Amino acid sequence: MPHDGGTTYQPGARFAPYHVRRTSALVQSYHAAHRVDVFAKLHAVDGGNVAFPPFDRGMMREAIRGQIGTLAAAGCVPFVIGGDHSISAPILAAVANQHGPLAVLHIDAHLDTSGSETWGDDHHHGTPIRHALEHGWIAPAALASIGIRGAFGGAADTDLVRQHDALVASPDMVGTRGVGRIVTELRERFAELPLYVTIDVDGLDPAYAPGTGTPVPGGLTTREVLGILRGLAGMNLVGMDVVEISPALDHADLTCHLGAHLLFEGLALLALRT
Ligand SMILES: [Mn+2]
Repeated sequence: MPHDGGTTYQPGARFAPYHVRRTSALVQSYHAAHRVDVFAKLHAVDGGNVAFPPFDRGMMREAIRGQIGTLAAAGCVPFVIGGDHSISAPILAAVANQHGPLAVLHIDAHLDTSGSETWGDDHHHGTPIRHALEHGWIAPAALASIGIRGAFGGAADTDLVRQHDALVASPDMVGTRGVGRIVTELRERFAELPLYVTIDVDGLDPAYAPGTGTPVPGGLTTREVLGILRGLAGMNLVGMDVVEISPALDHADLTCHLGAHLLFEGLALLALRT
């Protein structure tokens, strides 16, 4: 999804699909931790870029909603490379329309529940979780936002997620409780719901994911994120995105490689259920 028109600070995420494709050549098929041959189990295909006029965000949302909706209706599980995080709202709309209200694992430095208060527009990259909660695309108490940290606009920023009884975990909480306890909480909370995973790479520490537009110090480690994802084995994954990779800000393709491997972790979860 080569779109970064929802970026509020440093753009560039529109080029991520090209560079994640290139670096994904390093991803092989056998997942050593899950002991599953991912691409032997799955019928996986690169569906290409969703096409839309890059200057028209309304047409972008329509294109995503329509094309992801078509794929989901055909029984496909969409794995989407962003783009900035604004692309996740129309994806969540399409996937929830197909499967019903979702459990959502949201890895991010930010809550992404902003509205139009700052920019006079509520479709920027700080808003997808607000849209998902307000439209009922997320089931009651089935949101987990992990990696949340940094400076907030104000104390009221957490009101919406609190109203929806979400699990909000900072990197400090993940470190203190440990990945194992976080995974237990997620599995209890998500139960049998269809699961959607959205990963904003700024949820990880900039040391692990330097190529992103809004880096925030003090983030999750790559191993923590991989541990959380692996802990979801057996769950009914119905879609995933990895967003906010900005190749021009990256170093040695580190963040692009991370993106490709995060998608591989999701594909492995799918292969385990196939
Ligand atoms: Mn985000």
